[in-house]
Formats: sequence, C-alpha cells, structure tokens
Amino acid sequence: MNYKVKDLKMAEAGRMKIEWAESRMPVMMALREKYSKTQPLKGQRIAGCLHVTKETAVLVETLRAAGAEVSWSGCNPLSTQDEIAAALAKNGIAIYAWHGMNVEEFYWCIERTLDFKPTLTLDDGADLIMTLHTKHKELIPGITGGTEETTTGVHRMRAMAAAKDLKYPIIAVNDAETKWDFDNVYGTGQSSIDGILRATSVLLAGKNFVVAGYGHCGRGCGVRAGGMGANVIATEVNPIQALKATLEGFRVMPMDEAAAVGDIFITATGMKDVIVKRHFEKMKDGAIICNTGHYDVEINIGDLESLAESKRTIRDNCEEYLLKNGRRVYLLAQGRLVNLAAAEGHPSEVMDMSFANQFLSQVRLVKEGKQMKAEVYDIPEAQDREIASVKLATMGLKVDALTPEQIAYADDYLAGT
Ligand code: 9W1
Repeated sequence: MNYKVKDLKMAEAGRMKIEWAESRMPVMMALREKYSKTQPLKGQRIAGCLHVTKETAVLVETLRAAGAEVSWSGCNPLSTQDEIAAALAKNGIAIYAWHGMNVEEFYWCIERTLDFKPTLTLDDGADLIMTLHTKHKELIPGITGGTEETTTGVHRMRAMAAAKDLKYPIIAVNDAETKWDFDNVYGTGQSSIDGILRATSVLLAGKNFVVAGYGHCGRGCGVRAGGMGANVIATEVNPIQALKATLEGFRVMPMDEAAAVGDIFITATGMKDVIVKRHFEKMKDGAIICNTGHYDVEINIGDLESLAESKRTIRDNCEEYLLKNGRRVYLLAQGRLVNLAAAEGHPSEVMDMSFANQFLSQVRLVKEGKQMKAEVYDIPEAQDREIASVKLATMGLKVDALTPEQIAYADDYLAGT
C-alpha cells in the first residue's frame, strides 16, 4: 500500500472540494492543459511536503498531468484535510498524511515520500530538504533541485547556502511577487475577516476595527474591514508604516488608546505581547480579539486569564471571558491564526498564483537544474509577469503594450523639458 491516510471512504467528499478548487484556479488549469501535451516532467519523481488542502491537490494533480510521479506528505501535523488526502490516495498518489499526527509520524511520512528516490523536491518550510540533508544524504546525488514555498523555508535555505551546507539548487518560490504580495495582502486579508465572521457573525459596518501592525497582512485586513464599513484604526511602531496607514484613510494611535475604543482587534505584527493586561482592562464590554500573526504570542492570554472571573466557549472558536470588572471580552481561536483555525486559509484564487510559481519552477529545474549551483535562486521576472498575464487573461482583462517609440522614449535620458 503506497499511501497512509485517515479513511479512504472520505475520497468522494474530497474530490468535490478539489473540483471546486479547480474551478477557481484557472492558471493551474491552463498549465495542466498546456503541459499535459508536452510532458516536461516525464520520468521525474517529485517528493512534496506541503499542507494537504484542496488547492495543493490541484498542484499535485497538475504535476502528475505533466508526466511526474508524485509522492506527498503534509508540512504541518494539523493542516491536513483528511478528505483531500483520501481523494489523492484514491487517485493513485503516494500520499502519507492525516490530521493530528504526532511529530514522530510527521517525519515517518516524509521518509515514506523518499522511498521512490525522488529527482525533485517541493517544500513548504524546508522539512523535506532538511530530512534529505541530515538523514538521507545518500539520495542527494539523484536530486536535481527543489522549490520552497515560504519565507521561513527560504530564510533557512539562504542560511544553509551561506554556510556551504546546501547540496542542491533551490528555487525560492516565496520571493515571487505573484506569490508573497498576493498571499499576504489578499489571502490573509480576506481569510482573516472570513475567520472573524465565521466565529462571531458580527456586523462589521460601523465597528471600530483595530489592526495591530500595518505590514502587508495588517493592510490586507484593514482594507477589507474598511471595505465592509468598519472604521479602521492601525497601531504601529514604525512611523513610515503608520504614515501609510494614515494616508490610506485609517486612524493611527497607540494600543493604549485603541484598547478603549476598539470593538474588534486583530494582531498582525509578528511580535509578542501586543495586547496585554493593561489593554484588556480598558476594553469595552463585548470586545472581540484575535490574531493572524504566525505565532500565538501576540495576545497575552496568560494576562487575560489572570483578569478573568470565568470563561466559557460560547460559539465554535469563540471564548467568552467574564472579567472581574464585569465586562466580557471574546477571544477567537485561542489566539492562534484566526484565518486557518476559523476559516479555510487563503482562497483558491490566491493559491492559484503561488502554485503556478511552484509548478513552473519544477519545470525549470528539469530544464536548467543540472547547470544550476547548490544555491538559492529567485523566480525570473519573466515568470512572475507571465503568471500575472495569464491570471488577468483568465479574468477577461487585458493591459496595454508600449509602442516601440514609447520604449525608446523610456530609455532616452536626453528627453526632458
Ligand atoms: N496552503 N493550501 C489550514 C496554512 C498552516 C491550513 C496552514 C494553503 C492552502 C497560510 C498556507 C484549516 C489551509 C491551510 C487550510 C486550512 C498555512 C500554516 C494556505 C495559508 C499557510 C502554518 N500555514 N496557507 N490553501 N494550514 O491557505 O496550501 O484550514
């Protein structure tokens, strides 16, 4: 048996979710159509380690349609959707993934994906690359290269390359503009609002919506909440970011002030202790608090507990804390990423571009990998533009093209007043 999943009987439900994602991922479907004819991945064995979701399933099946043999594991013990894993297993993918596995099982699954001696790797967080570099060095000579999906993984790979410990070329998919810019702003923005609404079903219009941290994720959340009629307040430590928020039309103030006026708070800073005891003490009755930063350290839950008289789960992903001052505050998803815990992560339309970068990078490794060094490579600008063009075209949109005269004008430093 070349798979291990929770329950194969879930396959039919998973297949419907995959088909839904396919209908929202036009770039991936265009790539599938084009490359199933030319089979650029024929003879390749791709081991992948990435969240087993409906969108990832579209990537897996596109890699296979282009000729590759594929084996897969999840890159996080809690992100696997069991019905998706079942649907992939049923379709003959060597998949090892189930929700809620322990750390030992997690690495066991990664190792199973290496059984067929991959020629290419595809990572989100670099655990597969690390497993090859530490426990399965014997397989490295057979590997042409790999791709990495996330900021964290790319960071790890660059450090490894600098130390000369990286043994095969890695393409940094994360750093494509059609990946990180869209993921962070539009993916996090919508899915975080979605998580808040699923957990609370509150009206956003007219609410004071406080975003802590006005980076890409904070901007995504703020712009979307504003679009639904909320009054957005941003808190910042960086004056440039604060200025951007101001010129976006948002109010800027320190958390010490925002705490007293906010109805909904979302942290997106990457920093710990953004909301602490003295803030909880000032909050209005009914305030809602959540986090969309990577680690659940932004809201100091210990402080909240210490102020609470009692607590109860009043809805899914919604904890009501009755404070000693008589007010109630509501913590969503226990301070974990609200967009993943209470919603479904980034929408398929956003993953469409991220995964198009993954797919084209795998194809590039087949063509160029043998000449590449054991370094971290960027996505070529032409690929980024190609993906954006195809995405636009699938949305029925067109852009203008410069005339030769305009191109000459752009490069003519003599042209002036
Ligand atoms: N990635 N297909 C949970 C997602 C966990 C997750 C995580 C995504 C996607 C941020 C990738 C409960 C999807 C993923 C659904 C879900 C991520 C961690 C995706 C958003 C990032 C730590 N990081 N991502 N879709 N779990 O949305 O692959 O529902």
